[in-house]
Amino acid sequence: MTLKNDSNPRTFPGLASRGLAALLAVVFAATFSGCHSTPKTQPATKTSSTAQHPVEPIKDTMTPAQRDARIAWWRQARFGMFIHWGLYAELAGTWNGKRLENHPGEWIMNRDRIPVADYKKLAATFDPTKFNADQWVAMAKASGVKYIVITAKHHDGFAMFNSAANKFNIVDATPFKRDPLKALAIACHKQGIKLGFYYSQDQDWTAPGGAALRGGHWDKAQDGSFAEYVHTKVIPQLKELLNNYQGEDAPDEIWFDTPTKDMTPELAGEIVAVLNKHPNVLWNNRLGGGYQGDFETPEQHIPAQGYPGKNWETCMTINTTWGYKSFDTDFKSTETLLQNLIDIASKGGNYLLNVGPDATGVIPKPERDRMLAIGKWLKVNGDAIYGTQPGPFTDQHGAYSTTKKDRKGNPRWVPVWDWRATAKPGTVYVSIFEWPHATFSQSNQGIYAGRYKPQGAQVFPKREWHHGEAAGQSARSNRQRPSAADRIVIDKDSLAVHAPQSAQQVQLQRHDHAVRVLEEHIVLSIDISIDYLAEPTHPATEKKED
Ligand code: FHN
Repeated sequence: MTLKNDSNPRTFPGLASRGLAALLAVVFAATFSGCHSTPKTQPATKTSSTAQHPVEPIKDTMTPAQRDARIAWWRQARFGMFIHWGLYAELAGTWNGKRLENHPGEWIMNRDRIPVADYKKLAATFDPTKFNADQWVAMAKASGVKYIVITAKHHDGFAMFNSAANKFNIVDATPFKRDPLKALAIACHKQGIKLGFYYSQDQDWTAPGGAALRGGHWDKAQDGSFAEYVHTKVIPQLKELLNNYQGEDAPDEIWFDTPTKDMTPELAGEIVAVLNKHPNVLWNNRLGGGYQGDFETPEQHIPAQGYPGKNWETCMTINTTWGYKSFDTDFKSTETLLQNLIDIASKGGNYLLNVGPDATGVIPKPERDRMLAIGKWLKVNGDAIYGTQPGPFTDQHGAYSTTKKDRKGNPRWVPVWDWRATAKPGTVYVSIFEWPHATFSQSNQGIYAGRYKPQGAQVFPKREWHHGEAAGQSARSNRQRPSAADRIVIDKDSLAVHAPQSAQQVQLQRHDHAVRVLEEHIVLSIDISIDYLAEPTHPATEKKED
């Protein structure tokens, strides 16, 4: 559902003709005009992390406006496809006739303590002849995905790209002899999809000196100096990844993983020096050495309130494994995946949903089907996802359980799946999971509350809606709790606002033609327009705030 002011939020045409005003709508419109205000050029500010590091990440030398511009595509994207693909796909979750239960497929070497020499032998038979980069990217595109992140090297140390730095790679060590990353870079470039490379910089179970979590090394061949491993494999390979695909404008990001203590600030700093030569390449918060990176990476869960003011991306499996396991059929339903995507967008994050191609180069059909179904929904309702900011209704959509605990022993967040809202300037999108009887409340302390005052006077500190790092802090500290519980109630075929302080001032109208239900999916999205009676007072208020 879209709560929509059909016009420029600052002009409000048709106000008088309808005889209606909307405190609620005013708040929407004013708020959204603030969130996309042109950032003023500001002097470069240093983040707190910078001082502790030998090498300053390039983004920390930029102005907030430059930082925003650098990550703009990523914030706009909201939906990405993760691909875990490597030699482990050949084992497909089974080693020596034993199924790997309770662990993802790409961890099989570690969990089954496979000797380095035995694991390396897998390369001799790895021949993904059905791999077709154009098809993968076309499928991703049809799924509504705006970027792909693929494992260039996972913890097993096998490079899925052409590497002069280390011969344990797909071109030199397999009968396939081709570089799939090159093919993907070309296809992504052609089809307008951004491409990121996952690189396991810390764990490497086949290179001497590489780290091994969960029990450490199990084979003498793994012993060695971590620093030497970084110098002889990680840095040279990162340089290859950063330089060899520039003709295709790739990569757009590097996705690091599982940092350990071994990654000292000094070693990480050497890596940052390499990354700094590619100022537009984003990188996540998993490099190690205390570096923050560009975005947070909650894994397999959606944080209850997101990370206000920060860039973040939930990565998640589509079944229970990242790397292909032939017997993992525990697929999440399309409804669940869609709800996750919408939930994440409503909290200002990205969804990086994983697929695990098999050893022939095929993305399993159940995974393709789900991805494509999401794409079908996005084709109709993508406005509610791409380029949005968190919605103004900030119900917490759930509660912390008094009995259940999460993995860390904290009370578990139990979401309520009724609806979620996202926003753009002048527009609120509400995706309804339950129909009828969903209730929208604007009564709590979230993002909306900072700008909401029941009497109609709004406070619009622009920085609160600026989605940059610098803005996050002030957003939190400025929040106020409104005193009235205005509500929007969706009834069977109407939508009414119950706003104690402003009941006479708002009416939402549903466009009859605009109910958009995607076939079998329970998720639906409808357009609602909001009519205005009087121009709000917020521009003056906004000035004062400046
Ligand atoms: O150990 C990896 C795992 O195999 C997978 O790559 C995920 C994806 O985020 N990251 C690590 C676990 O956090």
